[in-house]
Amino acid sequence: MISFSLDQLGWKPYFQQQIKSSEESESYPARIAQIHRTHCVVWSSKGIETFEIGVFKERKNLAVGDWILVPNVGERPLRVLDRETVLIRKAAGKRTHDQLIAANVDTLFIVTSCDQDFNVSRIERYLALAYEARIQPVIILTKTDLTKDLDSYKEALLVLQNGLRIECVNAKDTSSLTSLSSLCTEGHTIALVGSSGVGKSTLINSLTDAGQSTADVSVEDGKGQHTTTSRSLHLLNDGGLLIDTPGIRELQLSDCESGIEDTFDDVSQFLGHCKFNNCQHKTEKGCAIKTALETGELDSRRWESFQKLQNEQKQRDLPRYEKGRPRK
Ligand SMILES: Nc1nc2c(ncn2[C@@H]2O[C@H](COP(=O)(O)OP(=O)(O)OP(=O)(O)O)[C@@H](O)[C@H]2O)c(=O)[nH]1
Ligand SMILES: [Mg+2]
Repeated sequence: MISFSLDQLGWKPYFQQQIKSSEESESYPARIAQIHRTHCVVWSSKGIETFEIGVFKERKNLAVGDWILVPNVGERPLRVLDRETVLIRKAAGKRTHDQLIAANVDTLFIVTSCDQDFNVSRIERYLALAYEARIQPVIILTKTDLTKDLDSYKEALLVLQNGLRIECVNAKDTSSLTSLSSLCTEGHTIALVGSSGVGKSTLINSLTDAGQSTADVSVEDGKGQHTTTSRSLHLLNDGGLLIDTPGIRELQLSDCESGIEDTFDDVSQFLGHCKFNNCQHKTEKGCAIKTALETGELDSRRWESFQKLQNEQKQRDLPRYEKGRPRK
């Protein structure tokens, strides 16, 4: 029977301190590894177990990566422990609720490929998602074997942020993944996010023996086929945990004001320095943003990208009946 040590699964003092002394001997912690429509799969020192979703009080608020407390004798899980971190996005389509991507994540692999998927504005959204959740982002640039111009992809990423870690890989070739091993240490949880077809599952298969399904991208538009349909946790042979996630069509940010400010620190440094407190950064005299754009200290694409995300946040904060109508 397979069983997991707490260290392997990423148990930390933050979770331990939530356990009451009376619970210590009567229950054990387990980590949610998969969530399906009717049931979830959990890993613990007792091995692999399955629970009906309906037995959880928090059934509408469960995420892969969550820690739960399971009683030794009874079947019903006691509760979900408070999360250290959580990745949340706005659900796609007309639904307005937030959707949990994963919980208790230490590092976010933002996966993009050297082909039509590559789009720096999209990567900025993912960075904002990571910073809002206080999770360390790493950009993983895949399919480096398919381009002759890797440098221009790297250059486009390097301007995004000082010190941003960027890893260039061929996800199909394990020998190109050795640089990732310093991140994949025991108990460290990494979630992989990105568009469909960028190679998230391929990367996981190369680092583990997970056997996740993968599929070729379309020859016509280079888009993926949304092969992965649910989130799942995978244990690396050398330690570390990876969470595979389904490809996201268009990442809509949830409540993300501070994440956006952290992502755009080149923009933030000029905000608040205009002559007028209520400067709209359009035609006002003494506008610090306008001056920075004119002198080239601020990149116009970055400013536009920042404004777009900020406006989405403002739109999000409006009561529903006001959305889409001109503001007074
Ligand atoms: N040449 C090359 N092909 C790759 C690389 N990474 C992934 N692929 C291929 O790209 C296709 C899509 O890979 P997947 O791993 O299924 O992509 P995914 O991100 O998991 O996609 P979804 O599950 O749909 O979100 C597969 O045919 C992979 O073999 C790479 O680095 N180089
Ligand atoms: Mg996949």
